[in-house]
Amino acid sequence: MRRRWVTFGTCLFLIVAACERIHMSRSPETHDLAVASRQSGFDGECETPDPPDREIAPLEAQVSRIMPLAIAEIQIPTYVWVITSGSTGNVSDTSVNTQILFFNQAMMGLPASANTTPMPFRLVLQRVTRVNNSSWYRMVFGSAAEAAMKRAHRVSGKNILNIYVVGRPQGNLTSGWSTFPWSYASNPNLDGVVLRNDTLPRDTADTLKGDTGIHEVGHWIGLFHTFRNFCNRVNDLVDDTPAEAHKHFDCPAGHDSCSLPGLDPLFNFMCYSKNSCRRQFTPGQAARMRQKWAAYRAP
Ligand SMILES: [Ca+2]
Ligand SMILES: [Ca+2]
Ligand SMILES: [Zn+2]
Ligand SMILES: [Zn+2]
Repeated sequence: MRRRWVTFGTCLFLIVAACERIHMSRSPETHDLAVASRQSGFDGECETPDPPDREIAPLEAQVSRIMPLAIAEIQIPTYVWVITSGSTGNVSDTSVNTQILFFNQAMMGLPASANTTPMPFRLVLQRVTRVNNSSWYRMVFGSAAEAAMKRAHRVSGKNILNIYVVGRPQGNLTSGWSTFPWSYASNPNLDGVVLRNDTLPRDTADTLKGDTGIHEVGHWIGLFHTFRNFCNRVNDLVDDTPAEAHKHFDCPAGHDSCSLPGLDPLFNFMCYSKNSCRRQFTPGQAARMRQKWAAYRAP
């Protein structure tokens, strides 16, 4: 009997492995970060970690009792800190304003063709501050430089967003990162979003930029990557974002990497695909953001 199960298990494994090979060969897509990084409109990987289930399960259980907010507009006071190295990295006010505008437009459900879910969140820019500091300029995730910068430059408050715009170390393929709302209570000084300055749109005509900023604020309000835990029914704890088998840096039409229902959510803001692909939040993500805001960030 046991032997039969072993054989069955081996067959299942071979079938899955074969399917994965078919999936890889049939889809003209990029799974290689180094290859993707050479394509235009690709910002790189986000470094916001995907916490394991054992870490988030107690938090999720606690918050599920809180009613999501039904407020029409939630204004988020936003402070932007542009870190420069001399005159290098001195992004313009126009660029910052456009990043804020692109986020707010996505929240309004625009463009209509994107079929994205309207949400009440609006970033309200309070101030842009330029900080000349060459040792912070090319910081990496989790560094002493990041901690020092955030300690020195922030406006504190659980509902206040601090965005740090920094340079990119040579060859570095990370686009940015964010903290999660439930981390604020224990670590308020690290709260905020970090963006590489080359991910910001130059101006409103630069429509193939700015999705990394939208993605990171999505984390800041409480969303996970759509590929968290990969082919797993629970994956990102949002029901209407189908599971995907791996990180995607591209958006081939009709791509379906998991046997679970639904095509891969390659057009979702919370995946890694190119700016030209990312354009959607789902109703489930909108509900999750409202709930996490009510639980952790509402003043
Ligand atoms: Ca999901
Ligand atoms: Ca599927
Ligand atoms: Zn991310
Ligand atoms: Zn794939």
